[in-house]
Amino acid sequence: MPQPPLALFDIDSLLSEEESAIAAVVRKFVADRVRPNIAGWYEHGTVPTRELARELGSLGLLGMHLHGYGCAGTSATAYGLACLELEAGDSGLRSLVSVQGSLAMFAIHQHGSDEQKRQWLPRMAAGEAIGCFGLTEPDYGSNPAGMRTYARRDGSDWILSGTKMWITNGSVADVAVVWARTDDAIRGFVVPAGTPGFSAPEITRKMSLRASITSELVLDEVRLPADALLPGARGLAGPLSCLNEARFGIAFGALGAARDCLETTLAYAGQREVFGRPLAGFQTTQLKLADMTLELGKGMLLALHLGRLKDSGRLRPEQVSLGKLNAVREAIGIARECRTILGAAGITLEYPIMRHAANLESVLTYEGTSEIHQLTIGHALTGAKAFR
Ligand code: TGC
Ligand code: FAD
Repeated sequence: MPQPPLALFDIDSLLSEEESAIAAVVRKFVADRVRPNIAGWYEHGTVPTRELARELGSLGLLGMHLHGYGCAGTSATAYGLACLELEAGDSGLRSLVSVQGSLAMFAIHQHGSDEQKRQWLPRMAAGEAIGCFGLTEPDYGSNPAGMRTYARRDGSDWILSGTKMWITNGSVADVAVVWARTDDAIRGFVVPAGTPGFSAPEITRKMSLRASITSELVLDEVRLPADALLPGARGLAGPLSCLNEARFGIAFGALGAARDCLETTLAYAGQREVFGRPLAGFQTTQLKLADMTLELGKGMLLALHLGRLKDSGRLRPEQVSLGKLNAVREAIGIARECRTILGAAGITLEYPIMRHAANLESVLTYEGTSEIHQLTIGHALTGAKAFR
């Protein structure tokens, strides 16, 4: 009897009842709401972000591992499993949840004032307000320490000037968490979208993450009251603390895209006949399937181990790098190998594989490129920093 790839590893036996139940709810949401529509959203580069945010909010998936302020307060492992199921649908969907919960909401939850938390978090958890996270700039992606966006004081107000680039959901966001240099240190600011001088032109002509909005943020002398400052974040450690959260989600999420590619390929190879018999019966196909299954299962075991470490408060940033690097690198390899098994059919939107492969190019780059994670691991191994 054929078995699904992760069943070979008996992964389900490693999950609690609650974790399995959460994963099942998200899998059903993806099956009912995303799978029937995703090819069209991707092809046309349009996605009903606001509607999806409300639906994800009503399922309790936004900021789900945060506590209080309307957040579900699940385990980090459950959050990872939700990311996996969402990314099995599309990386863009997981991006929406990552940016909302792990970046924008986490920044406010971890570093914000009580007033900022009360004002934004319940609406963001419900998906009524969408958040974005502006760290990257046109000339400073991997090296955010060089950022030029500047916040100066004018009386008790702040005036922000600069440009952020490649910002997920920038043009649809109700609130942007923007990181800026001040005379003192890098600080974070909560910027409501309607503030004069703030605009977010959408970036078009993307060949990856087409079911996700990506924008610039332009800050042209944006005047903010003193209480827009996130009081708890000072220095680059502020935004990097948020990245740990989103990178952790990707350590699970990318494996969802890989699982979807592999399951699609198994089904295809079972029915596609070449040289008079099913493709699945050829040794070459089985070698590919076995190797991909092994990488998927190993990635899953690593992700779950990181989840357990995070839930016990022991997860270190360099361990998050291990997970993010491995999951995305293996997922993109699996997507490309699966594509070969589908032959020409693999390049179309009739199957999810090419879409996942193209999405994973972005996932390989955002939240720290593979090279940045390799260097982070290299630093942990040698004690020598090789970034500059
Ligand atoms: P460095 O001198 O090492 O550190 C500066 C301060 O930060 C602390 N730190 C961390 N804190 C928490 N978590 C981490 N992972 C941290 N890494 C470092 C560090 O202890 C220090 O603190 P303090 O108190 O001493 O000041 O910084 P560096 O300038 O050498 O840079 C290090 C490097 C290259 C690893 C870092 O800049 C980096 O991670 N670069 C990659 C940038 C990145 O990942 N950008 C992502 C933008 S957001 C995004 O892509 C969203 S896509 C989401 C989606 O759509 O799903
Ligand atoms: P660069 O930093 O210019 O890197 C180019 C190449 O040089 C890479 O291969 C990199 O690994 C390599 N490199 C850089 N430094 C070193 C080094 N020291 N040693 C060796 N190699 C090095 N950012 C946000 O702030 N918020 C968002 O919501 C967001 N969403 C995104 C959505 C999408 C679809 C994409 C594609 C990006 C998004 N980003 C976002 C930006 C993302 O974080 C950056 O693209 C990423 O950090 C890399 O920066 P860069 O593109 O400027 O590449």
